Amino acid sequence: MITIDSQRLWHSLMELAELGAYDDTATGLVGVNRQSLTDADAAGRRLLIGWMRDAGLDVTVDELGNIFGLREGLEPALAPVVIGSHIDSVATAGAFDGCLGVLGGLEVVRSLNDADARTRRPLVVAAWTEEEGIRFGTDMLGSAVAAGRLTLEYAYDLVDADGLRLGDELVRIGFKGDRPVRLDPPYAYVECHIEQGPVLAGQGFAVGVVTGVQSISWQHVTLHGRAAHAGTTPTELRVDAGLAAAQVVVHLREMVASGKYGQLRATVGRLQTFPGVPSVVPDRAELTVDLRNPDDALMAAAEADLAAYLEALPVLRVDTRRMARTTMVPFDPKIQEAIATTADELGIPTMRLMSGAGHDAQELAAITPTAMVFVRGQYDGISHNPREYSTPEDCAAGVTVLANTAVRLASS
Ligand code: HGY
Ligand code: MN
Ligand code: MN
Repeated sequence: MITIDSQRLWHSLMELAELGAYDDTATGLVGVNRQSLTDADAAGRRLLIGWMRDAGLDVTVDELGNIFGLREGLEPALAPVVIGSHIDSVATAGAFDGCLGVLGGLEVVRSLNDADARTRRPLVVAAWTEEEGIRFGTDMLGSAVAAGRLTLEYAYDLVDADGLRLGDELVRIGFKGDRPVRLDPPYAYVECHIEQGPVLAGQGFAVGVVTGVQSISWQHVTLHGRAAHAGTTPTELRVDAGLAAAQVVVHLREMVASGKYGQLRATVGRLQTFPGVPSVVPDRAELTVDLRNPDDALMAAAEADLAAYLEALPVLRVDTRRMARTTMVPFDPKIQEAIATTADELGIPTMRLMSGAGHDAQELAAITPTAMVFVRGQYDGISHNPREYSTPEDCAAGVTVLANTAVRLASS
């Protein structure tokens, strides 16, 4: 049984959270804004690599900036067990989303070093590029390319809101590595992550065994109206793109409330009108639509409903662009069982639950048996908000389960 150093884990989490720290006026807290391939992310990457090297890991960086720290096993030729997550963040993040999984993986290595223990299989700690997808528009990007769902060229050509190209930003921060991006299938992949929702806290569990990830649909929608004078233009002569955008937001909430689409969740995270001045009726509105659904058929029905609604809007033209789309991904029952059995042997009660958020694990599941360990969040599990918080005890419980599950798998 491997014991981890909870203080060392916590200290690493708090130190990494300083990179990209900002004063969040909405909450009065210090948040984290460490978006992928920014200088803050580059600093976080360098800090992580330094820690990996201090822990004796052989560090490689692939063509998309995915970072791997290899700990050799007694039988180096065997396929490794990979444990990881991401250290890029959304613009209003806390200290835990993604980081708990990467630094938890590092803590597993540090603890094995302390115990002078060697696993049969190699262990690899991974940090995936652009998991959040909020800078370049496609989430789980680094892991999706590594696992083969998306191409490297697609990733390189993504641009951010300022027109900066992902491939160029990778070069600029010095993280365009030469390790081929397509990952040889590991023996298994296990990711530890905060739940980012209220289920574990509501049911009284510190740790959860994740059964799968719900489907995700991201679209960018542009509504074209006609610019006109706000004072002289009679209402009946207007083609108001701003009004149409507001109608889309309300319709999405009505779709959710209708119950027709099961546990659909819908979010318009970005909404901009143009030219964006007081006395001109908007001639363009741009918005992002994020749909989530644990049921693929109901997700498809919701997307069809939205498409029909957009078509019928009183505007001149509607343009839609697909940003991201993943189906519901079930996790491997054997890996789930390994996590649950390990937690049981540790005397840590667990429950099974579906993930509401997307994770790199859903991409790795395409090439290797995969599952996740969830850690309870406080304050209804709020996340993508600086109030995101998990106690040192709960983080330690989750990483202890991760460590002993990884050792269990790396010994088989
Ligand atoms: O969007 C998500 O669910 C994750 O935070 N990338
Ligand atoms: Mn995450
Ligand atoms: Mn996230």
